[in-house]
Formats: sequence, structure tokens, C-alpha cells
Amino acid sequence: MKINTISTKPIAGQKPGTSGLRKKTPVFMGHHYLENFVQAIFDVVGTVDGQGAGKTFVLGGDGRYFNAQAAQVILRMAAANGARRVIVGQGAILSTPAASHLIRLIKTDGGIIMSASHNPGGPTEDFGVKFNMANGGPAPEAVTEAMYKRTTEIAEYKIVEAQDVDLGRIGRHDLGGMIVDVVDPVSDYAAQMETLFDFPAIRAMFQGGFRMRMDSMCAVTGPYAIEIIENRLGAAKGTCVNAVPLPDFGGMHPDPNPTWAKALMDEMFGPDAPDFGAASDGDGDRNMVVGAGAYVSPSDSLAVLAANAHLAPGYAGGLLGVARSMPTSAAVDRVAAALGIASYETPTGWKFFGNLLDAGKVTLCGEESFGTGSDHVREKDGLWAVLLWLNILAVRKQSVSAILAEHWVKFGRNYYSRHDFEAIEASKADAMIAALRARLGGLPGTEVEGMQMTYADDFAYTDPLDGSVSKAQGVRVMFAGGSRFVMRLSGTGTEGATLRLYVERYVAGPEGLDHDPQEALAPIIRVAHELAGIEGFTGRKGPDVVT
Ligand code: VG1
Ligand code: CO
Repeated sequence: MKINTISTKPIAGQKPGTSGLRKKTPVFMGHHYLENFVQAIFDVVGTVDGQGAGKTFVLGGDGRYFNAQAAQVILRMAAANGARRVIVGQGAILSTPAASHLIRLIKTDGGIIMSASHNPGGPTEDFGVKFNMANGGPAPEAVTEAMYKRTTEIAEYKIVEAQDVDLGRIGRHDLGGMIVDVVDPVSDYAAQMETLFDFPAIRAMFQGGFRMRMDSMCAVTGPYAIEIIENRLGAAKGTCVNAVPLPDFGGMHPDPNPTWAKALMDEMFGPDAPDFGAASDGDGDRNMVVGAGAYVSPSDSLAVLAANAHLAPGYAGGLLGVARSMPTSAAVDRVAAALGIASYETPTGWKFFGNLLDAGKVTLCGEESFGTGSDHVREKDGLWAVLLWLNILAVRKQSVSAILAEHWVKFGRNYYSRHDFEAIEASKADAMIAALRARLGGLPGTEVEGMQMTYADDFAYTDPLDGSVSKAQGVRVMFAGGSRFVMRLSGTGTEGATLRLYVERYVAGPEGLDHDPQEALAPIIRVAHELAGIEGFTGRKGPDVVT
């Protein structure tokens, strides 16, 4: 087969963010755009090992517009670059956690995941590509930086001349001497879930009349949810909705939060609410869980899962430790302290959990952005979290709201919210953060609105295992008593800048545990606006999305 070497030129701005390279779809479909980035990936990670043998990769995506086309390009480039074998989910579909699992299960040299996660998809929406390492986790910063550097000096890429591989047919294919194995995207993942959770107990709960709504938001988890929740666990047909992945996610914004999963929220707070509701995002790594009339904040979800994980067979031996991203509430830290295990605080983005998981320092990890996961893969895992909740509910035989209420009585409550200000002019957002940074030194010891500021910094993280340092990961201002606010700019947006304001306040209880979070947090929100001058710099009075 003919290998073409195509001359190309660097394209500005191919810098991976929090989770891979994300751009508007037309940008990704532009001349040499995808090809340059994929070649940069292959140049950095290598397609041939030290002995000259071709490497093996996993490939799949969340099914969004351009997914199937991009898969064919990536396969042709893998073949041209000398890879030996690529394992692809049927139809070029793989959820992010399922891809992570396959990389680990088959012991491949890594994998390419095509997704812009929770960002909308379609011809004018977003597309993305990220590389996961042989451990199944997102490439660490040093590697993504090297990829970026490569895109700035790239002069050619390699691609074979060939027809499309039939990715609809499961089985072995040949592409210019490279093996392409098309596999069922669901079965290996579902099998792993059966090893972690008490399926018979959950099945019995459904048989006893337990009702659930699973909203896949027309994104990748649909087939996984149907197979696991309806087929294997026996939930009633129709439990899983929006379960067919669509190229534009049916026009939905596949971000499982109360704003974007509004239909689910309405049902869960309505007169005939099921016992349990859940939603997941574009690529299946995020989750939102809701009880009848009870929203579970992601930070609380992580804490409840940590406190109850031992009820599931896969975690019966207890947890090694837990980790959370810095902006995530400290609720899980309190559980860790009670369990006598370590808790770690990392920058935003799952790549920072990888070393801790690989070294056996932690079992459970989570982020405030609706992401929770464990050492079963190296990504956050939406359906995994839903199944762990189901397992806990099946054992405890209590409602979600009762479990939450008991949790707060025992550990106290970390009121928590995130306010997002979207599509701000980047220069204004940068100026605002710069001005706040410049003031940090003067804040501790001063008082605003009767609250004493105790500490302020721009979070920097030194990886405890490899010593790598990540600076400027978010400005945080702490107050006496465990309240704080954090501000950082998103690394996943594709339009202007998104400012994220995270606010937290701790109430030890037993009084004051059942306030509305926005009310409980109002003073801290006011202080954050005041200190940072959000309106003055950006013109925005209030956020676009509140979670
Ligand atoms: C956001 C979240 C972060 C998450 C990242 C990727 O990043 O805040 O917690 O890890 O998305 O999630 P940022 O930089 O926009 O705040 V996903 O579902 O896109 O893999
Ligand atoms: Co995602």
C-alpha cells in the first residue's frame, strides 16, 4: 500500500487544554488541522518500539459529528506511521472510561479518544482529540506540552492511500498491513462493572419496584446504559432515555448538570419522581445523580461514595486513599479523616490523578465538575458512579435524601457551588485574574463582610511521585472556619474565556444543615465579586450557569 508523505505547515494554537485539544468542528475539519495534531501525537509517543516493532493503540470517540470521518484519517495515519494494530470500538464509538479500560485490558501502548466531552457537537459546535497513555489515563502535562511544541515545528505527515475500513463490522480488518480490530464497545466494560458491583443485589432492588431514570443526553453512554441497567440489571424498559448517540446530541448540551439536564431535574422534583435519577455527558466520564426531590452535588457525591464504597464488592477491602481537585469541596477530606486514610488535593483535570492511582496511593478520585472515578480505570467514569450509587442504595435500603441527611449529620456539610461566566473576552478575563493575583499577598489578616481572610494564593502543585510542578492552577482565598472561594479560567472552552468561580462554606451541624446552598453561600459570593471586580472587568453581573 502506498504511504504518502504530505508537506504541511504549523497551524497556530494547537495547544491541548485541561483535557486534550478542543476546537470548533470546522476548525478541526480545516486543511491539515486534524492531520497535523495526530502526527504530532505520533511523533511524541512513537508508533514503533525500541526493537522496531509497531505499537498497538485503542481508538474511539463519543459519536459526535466528524467522529467517523476523523477515525478513518487517524487509522490511515497510524498505518502509515508503522503502528502494528489498532483496536476500534464498533462505529468508532467508545466512551472515555471504556477506552481507558480497553487500553489497560489489552495492554496497548495508549489510545486516541475523539471527543469534546460535555461541549455540544455538530457541524458548527465542538470537536476534540486527546491521547491516553499506556496506563489508560490522559497524557500528563509534559507529554501534551511536547505535542504542542511538535505542532509548532511540523513539516510533514504520513498517511496511507486506502479505502475506509468498515468500522460497522466487528472483527479483524487489514489496513495497509496494519491490523484493525473492530470490537463491541460495551461488552468488556460491562463485564468489568459486574466484577465491581453486586449485580444480584441491584437486580433484586429493581425487582422490588425501585424506579430509575437514566438520561444519556443522546451521547455515548446510551448503549452502555441499556445493556447494563436494563438488560443486565433488569430495570424496566424505558428506564434509559435519550439512549441513542446522535452526531449533534439531538441539539442538547450533553453536560449533566441541573441547567442542561433540566428534563431529568423536572422529573426528579415532580409529583411522580422515580427513586433515583442520573445523567452522563458527551463522552461518558461525567455523572449527575439525583434522588426523588434531592439533588446531590458532585462534591457531596464523592464524599458519600467514599464513605460507603466498602458496601460494593470491588471496594469491600476499603480505600487506600482519596483525591480531589483543588476546587472540589473538602467534604471528602472529612470522610478520609474519619476513615484514617490519606486525602490528596490536585489541580483540575483527571491527568493529575494518574500517578496517585498508579502508585496505589488512592482508590477514589473526584472533581466538582460531575466527575468521579476509581482505580478500575484511569479516567472519571459516569456509569461507574451511577452503579456505585445503585449498589449503596441496594444495600442501605434508604432514599438518596436520607443518605445525604445522615451524611451531613455525621460529617457536617460543605455548602458548595460553582458559577460559570461564559464566553468572556479573553483579554478581560486575563486582566481580572492578573489584578486579583497581584493583590493576594495583602489579603490574609484582613476582613470583609465580617469574614476574616486567613490565606490566599495561586494554587501550585508538586506531584508527590514524579516531582513535576504545575503552577497557576487557580486563585484561592480562604476564610476562618473553612469557607473559601476559588477562581480560575477554563481550559476546555472553545469560545473566548470561561471564568469559573467556586464557593464553599462549612457548617459543622447539627443546626443549619438544610439551607439552600445559594443562600448559604451568598456572603462569600458577594465578597468574591467585590474582591475580583468581576463586573468592572468583564461587564458581567451574574453567572451563565450555576451548579
Ligand atoms: C472542566 C472541569 C474539569 C474537568 C474537565 C474535563 O475543565 O472543570 O474538572 O476535568 O472539564 O472534563 P475546565 O478547564 O473547563 O474547568 V471532561 O468531561 O471535558 O473530560
Ligand atoms: Co466528559
